[in-house]
Amino acid sequence: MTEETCTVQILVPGLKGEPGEKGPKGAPGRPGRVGPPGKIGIKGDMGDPGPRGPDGDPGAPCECTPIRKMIGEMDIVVAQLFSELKFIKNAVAGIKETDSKVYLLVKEEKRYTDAERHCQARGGHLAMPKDEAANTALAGYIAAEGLSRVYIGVHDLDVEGVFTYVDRSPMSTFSKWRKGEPNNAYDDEDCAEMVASGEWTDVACHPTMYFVCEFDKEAV
Ligand SMILES: [Ca+2]
Ligand SMILES: [Ca+2]
Repeated sequence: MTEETCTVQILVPGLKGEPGEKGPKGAPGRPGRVGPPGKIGIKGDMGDPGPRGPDGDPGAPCECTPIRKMIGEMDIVVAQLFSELKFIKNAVAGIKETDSKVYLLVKEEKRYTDAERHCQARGGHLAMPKDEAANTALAGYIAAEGLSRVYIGVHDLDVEGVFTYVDRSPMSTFSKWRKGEPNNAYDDEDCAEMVASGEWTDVACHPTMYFVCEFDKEAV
């Protein structure tokens, strides 16, 4: 038999030892439970404008051209009526009659050609006194209205120095030029006015002034 060393540990309860040194930091624990929701925050700033949307569908075709045309025509009619009304108001205010003529003093300032056009549009002409009686009647009319001058239907627009009536009838037997007239002053006087005394002077055609229309009684 070999000699064997036999160790026998005998556990005998002894005194409690000193506490060991603090161990190393442990691993992080598991995440905690989700907390309750917080209060609503303050409203943020407005975002940038979004991109432009696609174009819309084309609209229905406009039906307004005939309406516009109608309105334009109505405007013209109204303007004509307005002009007629003014004429009638003038006429009611007073006309002057002789045996064969009706004279109407038009208190609208117009140039010679516009004045004649105005008379023609109503079936007459600028007044063409062709004898003393007609001239006197006209002069009385002008004076009674407190006017100093009006266009009458006398001019030398066609041939300088050869005055005719506005209807182109020749001035053969009667005229009532003031002394020294017609003088074609400034080489620019081709129309005629009557002053309150009944005398005529040649004047330029472009100034605007009142005028007298005449109408044949048979035509009125
Ligand atoms: Ca002249
Ligand atoms: Ca003159």
